[in-house]
Amino acid sequence: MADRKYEEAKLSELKKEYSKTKHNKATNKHLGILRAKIANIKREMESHSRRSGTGYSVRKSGNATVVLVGFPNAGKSSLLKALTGVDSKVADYAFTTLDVIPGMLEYSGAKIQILDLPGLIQGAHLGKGGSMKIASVIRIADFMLFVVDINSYQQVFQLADEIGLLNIRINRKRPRIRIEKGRIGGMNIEPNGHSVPTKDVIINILNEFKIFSGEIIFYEDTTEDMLIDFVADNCVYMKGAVALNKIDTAEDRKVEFVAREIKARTRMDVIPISAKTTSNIEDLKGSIFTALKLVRVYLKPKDGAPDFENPLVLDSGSTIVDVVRKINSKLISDTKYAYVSGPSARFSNQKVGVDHTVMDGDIVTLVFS
Ligand SMILES: Nc1nc2c(ncn2[C@@H]2O[C@H](COP(=O)(O)OP(=O)(O)O)[C@@H](O)[C@H]2O)c(=O)[nH]1
Ligand SMILES: [Mg+2]
Repeated sequence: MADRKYEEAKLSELKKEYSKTKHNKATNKHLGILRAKIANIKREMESHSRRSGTGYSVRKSGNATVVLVGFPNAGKSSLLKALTGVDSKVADYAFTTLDVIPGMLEYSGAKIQILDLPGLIQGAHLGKGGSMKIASVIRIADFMLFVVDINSYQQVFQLADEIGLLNIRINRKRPRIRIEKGRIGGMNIEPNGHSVPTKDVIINILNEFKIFSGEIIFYEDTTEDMLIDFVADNCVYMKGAVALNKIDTAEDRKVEFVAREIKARTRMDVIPISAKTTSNIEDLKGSIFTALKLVRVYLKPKDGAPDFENPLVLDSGSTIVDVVRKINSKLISDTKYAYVSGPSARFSNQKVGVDHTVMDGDIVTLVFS
């Protein structure tokens, strides 16, 4: 693909220029444009690789998907085994064409898919030569678990940077900005009292993405990088945490110190574990489960007992409609209302409409017409 070659050359040229440019007030504007250009090219490359289907195919299953990322020997395979029982060493995966090894963690009524990506992270650089492929797998996840060997914990900082370069944003939300394109002349900037980049920088970034007129409204403090993420619209946002592994090989004092440093620098939660002795593995399961904010709903027939054995597991923010969809989407139009007891109800057996938002632990009785 000639296109691809051109894009890669252009990208590396821009990156080179970016890294050569000194960062100061005078070069700020130039750097902003470069960053926007880089984001723009990356977006095009990604959409091409998606269309040509070069990504690995992984089927999502279960209620949520967690991907393990880490340097070789950090303990990913051992952790997959500790969490799910799947032994990726049984077959010599290193010499097979298997790209992804999935396991299933059952926890508190939820099924959480765990993916190990052996061989994808080679040497010091995540995804050397194949970062787009890796990104395509990682991007389907709901949660990223960084697996780090405490004896070489500095690697996590490099890993986190590289994940950022793949346009994956951990523990952040899509920037709250609105752009209304206009037909005639000029951009109106509405910072709404928030701290935002200078007018020049905003206009340059927007122009780079071919937005020349209209209004841009900010709903939160916004950095230049956030603005580029928003206009390029090429990022995925997911939750993440760090499993600090092999704590059986370090003193408690070191574990505490390292955990604190990682948390301070990455703003991710750090769960110290040993995949080998399985110490703290239950804590880790609990942390993942809590972070996923899954909602378990127990169905109750009108004159019967709730089924506490088989909860329906939904994403947070789900409504009665989503509950019905989970059972059978054909029933949606026949659903009249529901009775709810539990966290989302103001009182027991509250009658609610189909737009009612359910919460973890709710007991729901559906009423069909
Ligand atoms: N002492 C200790 N060794 C571990 C632990 N977890 C993994 N290992 C060892 O570290 C090596 C690499 O582990 P592996 O799970 O294959 O790492 P991967 O390359 O990230 O999949 C193996 O020899 C494991 O036995 C742990 O918690 N403590
Ligand atoms: Mg492995």
